[in-house]
Amino acid sequence: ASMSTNNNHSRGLSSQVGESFFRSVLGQMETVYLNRNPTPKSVLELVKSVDNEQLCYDHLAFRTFGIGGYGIDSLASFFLDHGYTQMDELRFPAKKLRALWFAPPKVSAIPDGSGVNGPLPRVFISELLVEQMTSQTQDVIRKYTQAAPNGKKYGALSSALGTLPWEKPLSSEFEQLARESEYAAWTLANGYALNHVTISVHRLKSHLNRIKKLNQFLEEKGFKLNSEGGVLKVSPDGGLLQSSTVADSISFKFSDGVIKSIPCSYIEFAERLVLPQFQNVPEGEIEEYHRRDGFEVGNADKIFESTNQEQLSRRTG
Ligand code: OOG
Ligand code: NI
Repeated sequence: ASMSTNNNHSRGLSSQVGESFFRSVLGQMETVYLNRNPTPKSVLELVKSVDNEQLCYDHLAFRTFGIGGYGIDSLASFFLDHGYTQMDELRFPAKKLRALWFAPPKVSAIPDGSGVNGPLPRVFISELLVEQMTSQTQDVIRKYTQAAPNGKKYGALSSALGTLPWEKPLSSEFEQLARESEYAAWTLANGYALNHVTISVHRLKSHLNRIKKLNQFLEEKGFKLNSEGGVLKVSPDGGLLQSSTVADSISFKFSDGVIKSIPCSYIEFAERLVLPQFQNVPEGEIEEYHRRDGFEVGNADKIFESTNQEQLSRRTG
């Protein structure tokens, strides 16, 4: 009996109290993100205004430094403690990154709220393979992470507060990292801040529930989408379609007093098609588990570029 109790406890949110705490932490991460990033904020308002003020998040994404306890695990523990399950690993050798995604706990009733109050999102956490960087870059990353032991255990807290777990870097250190890995520079300056939320396109109720329509609609409204490898990213099996905006910039004051505009966060869109084995399920009975799950290396590789200078400085059109 005690075995099964433990099992239940570790597999799902154990109580309403735990769930409302968890959701309010997610809501706080989202608030930090919306306050810093005008594009995601207006996109969400616009899509909600068309879609009866309701939308679901497909996933939330975070970046980390894979070194000395600061990597994926430093944030994953928060999600695992709230019923999430670790799923597949994705590798990006050219970018010197790896990622894991986490599935939300299974629930008996699907919540009908919007955003963080709706169905719980998947979570995508990546990490920089720090030991593969040059020694200069490793030195900078070690300098900031080692002096901030908090980063390891309190990644989720740092994200919800919108406070870096380490000191602000020198502008020269940021530039050093950016030359070698824009991901590394982003993570040094943004820490555990939400990198993006992803709107679940197929769960919208309006005509925007097809990603091509949504992309067209957003481009007509003047939003710049990440064009790396084409605006629409399609998995080889054809079942996962993704696109994203280009990241907003934020004015950042470095510890040497230099103020620079640096990349912050973006918003993503994902449409998951019904799997071949469920083609016969009537439309009204389609649930999320009938659809293509998980992530795709080829898509993700291009979505990472949403925070890169090359995309940010591109002219619209
Ligand atoms: C993550 C990029 C990958 C996805 O859904 O495949 C991604 C990032 O930019 O940190 O979000
Ligand atoms: Ni994503």
